[in-house]
Amino acid sequence: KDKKLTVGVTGMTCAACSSRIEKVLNKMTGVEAEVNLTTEKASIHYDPDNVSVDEITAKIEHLGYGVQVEK
Ligand code: 9UX
Repeated sequence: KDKKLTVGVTGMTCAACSSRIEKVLNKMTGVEAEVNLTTEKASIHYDPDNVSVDEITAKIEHLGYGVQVEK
């Protein structure tokens, strides 16, 4: 199963920020993520059998960034 999720990410100030988040997210089982520094958004494909939205957003927060799940 593949679900799509777009979240706003605040607090990224350089390209290393976005690639850092991307790397961490892509290490999660069932997650494929692309983080855009300019738009401050993360485009995420995830398998709800493996991972929850809360687990994904918690990872980003623990790295020190702000997250808003778009509805
Ligand atoms: Mo760039 Mo981001 O020096 O946490 S990596 S600001």
